[in-house]
Amino acid sequence: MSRIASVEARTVRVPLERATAFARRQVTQREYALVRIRTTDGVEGIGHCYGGHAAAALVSDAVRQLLRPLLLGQDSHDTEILWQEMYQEALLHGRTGAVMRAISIVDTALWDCNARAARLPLYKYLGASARGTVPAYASGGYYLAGKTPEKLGEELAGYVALGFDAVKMKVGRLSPKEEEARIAAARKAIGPDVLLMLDANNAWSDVPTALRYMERYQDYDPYWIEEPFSPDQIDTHADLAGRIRVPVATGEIEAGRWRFKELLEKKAALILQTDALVCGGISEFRKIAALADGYGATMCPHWFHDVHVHLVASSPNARYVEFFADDQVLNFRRLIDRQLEISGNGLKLPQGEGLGYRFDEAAIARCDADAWS
Ligand code: SMN
Ligand code: MG
Repeated sequence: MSRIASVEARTVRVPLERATAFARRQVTQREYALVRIRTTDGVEGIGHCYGGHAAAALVSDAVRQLLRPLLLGQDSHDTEILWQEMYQEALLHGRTGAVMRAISIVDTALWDCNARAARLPLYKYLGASARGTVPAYASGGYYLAGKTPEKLGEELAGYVALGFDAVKMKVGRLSPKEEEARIAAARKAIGPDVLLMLDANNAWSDVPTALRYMERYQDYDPYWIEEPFSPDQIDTHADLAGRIRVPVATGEIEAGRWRFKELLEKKAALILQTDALVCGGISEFRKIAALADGYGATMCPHWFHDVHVHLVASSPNARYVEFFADDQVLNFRRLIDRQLEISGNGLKLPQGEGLGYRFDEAAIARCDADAWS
């Protein structure tokens, strides 16, 4: 039996080279919470999540203070028991947000440990639903100072040149007219056949406002409109979804199978962007994916392609991995020792054990980071 011998967490702050923006926020740095779990067999598993532009230490501290005491000495294979115990222990502080992120990264590290102990890539350990490669879309199209619609178009065309046949851009920050100019330039640059996803990052708060934008966007054949409203406005999502022909996608900051069930039941989204490092980990992601499958909904998990490549490759109703091709908007790639390979319109499935990469301790040490503890 492999017992959990140690659980350590760490917080890292990585500044962006240039400030970047989406609908309602500008960011200049990214913070990450990292976890590593060692078992008595000498296997080490890792987990990590985005901790926002500030205060990721809330996640690391939840790992240390709330979760570690109930993990030490337990069998790393008891993922369902441990999930339930962590969830129960954190009822008062958690259920979504920082504490659910802490549960998510611990659960992910346990799956990583167990897949490494079985000497299998994680997607095989979970039960593969894909061979060789999985489709991915290239994510970008942020608002940067001086980025004209033409420059935005060039950026997106660059992703198509890499091989991608689906790309995502940000929307919802400017006036409907200015937004239309951006989308028109994007569509012109990528051509009619490439899928164009639009991410509004909670830009709007009511249906009339959303419709003002959507009426203009619809002419450019978007594949989905993402996070039009705050995640708590589930009825508002459902109302919009019933009025437009563009599918609604959401769920990147949603947690727990219960909230996803409500989204599905209310027909608030056709595409779920569940993030395993937010929703409750790999254990919870799999439950949500199975639930979505029963409703005929598609999984397109949010970001952290290094983790989600395994989940798209082991969830039959998953369609795309979200891929960030460089470190300009999200810079987590600087903290690990291996990168995914692009292949055709997707990503090659990694063949290493577990997640297939480790933290690059030297790179982390060069960042503003606290110590493993
Ligand atoms: C996003 C938000 C926060 C971190 C990374 C990415 C974005 C997306 O909403 O869907 O790509
Ligand atoms: Mg998004």
